[in-house]
Amino acid sequence: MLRIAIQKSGRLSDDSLNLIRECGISFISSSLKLKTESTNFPLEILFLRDDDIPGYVADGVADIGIVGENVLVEEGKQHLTVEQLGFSKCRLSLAVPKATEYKSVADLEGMNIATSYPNILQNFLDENGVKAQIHTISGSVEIAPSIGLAEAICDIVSSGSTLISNGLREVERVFKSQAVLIANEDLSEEKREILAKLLFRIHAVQRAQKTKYIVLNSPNESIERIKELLPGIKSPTILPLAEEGWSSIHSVVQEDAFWEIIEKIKDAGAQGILVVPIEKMIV
Ligand code: PRT
Ligand code: ZN
Repeated sequence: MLRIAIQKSGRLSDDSLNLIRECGISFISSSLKLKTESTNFPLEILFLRDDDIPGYVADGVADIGIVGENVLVEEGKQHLTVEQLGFSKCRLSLAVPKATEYKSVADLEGMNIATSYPNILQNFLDENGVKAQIHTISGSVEIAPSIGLAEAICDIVSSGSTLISNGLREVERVFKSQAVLIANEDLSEEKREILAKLLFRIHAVQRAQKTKYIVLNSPNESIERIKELLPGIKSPTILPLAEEGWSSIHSVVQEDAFWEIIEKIKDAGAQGILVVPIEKMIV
């Protein structure tokens, strides 16, 4: 049995649970429960505050966990990272009131800066040779300048709208973060094997999320050109259509290259293009 710690309720919770479900792991969840066990995979799920997850995994209370890199690095436990998961992307940024003049990091010298991430911030200041006073507060960091507690803040930013609505301007990106899978360093052989199975499934889910299945019709004289544009996993599948001189081409495309490829294959003569999501992809 492997124990995973995930956030009980917050920005990481839904994506963490979805990832486990997409790996085909079933469990009964209830918002009141602190732990649950899968019915078809040797996994127990613990629901915790995100800040407690790195410590619990380091101590072996949980074997693995899902947490934001911002929390992990702040607690000095980045060596536990196994895999970046690609969700809950955000950044830790320095911001000052809109009216504050700011040209470079040197302008932070001597300032009072409010943050919930004193270690990451201190590192950044040291790297840039800046001396400033860090005020550690646990929440509502963005209001610190307006109540006179600080001249700058260092906080998590995603869309940037919280900064704007508090009259603040992002001036430095200190740290980029996303959700990561972490693991205890002394897992037993049995637990390692379960983790390897889980990772195999996670990779299949991640690969599928990044790719689309594409089916299209092509005049035979365009097949070579279209084949070059659609590399596929090995190479595209080409099947003759009932209509003379036409073929059906099946392949996979990378999500990020998708629109560019579609334009090019249309120009090359493709018709009836179907693009379908892929649920799992094992290579
Ligand atoms: O209760 P618990 O301690 O478990 O949760 P929490 O309140 O400490 O964390 P939570 O759920 O807010 O965030 C969990 C993790 O999600 C963080 O550690 C980050 O890794 C990640 N994440 C992604 C974010 C954001 N996006 C985010 N936008 N964490 C916080 N925010 C906050 C930010 O603090 C600020 O108040 O959202 C506001 C900014 O958002 P924008 O979109 O207005 O820029
Ligand atoms: Zn937290």
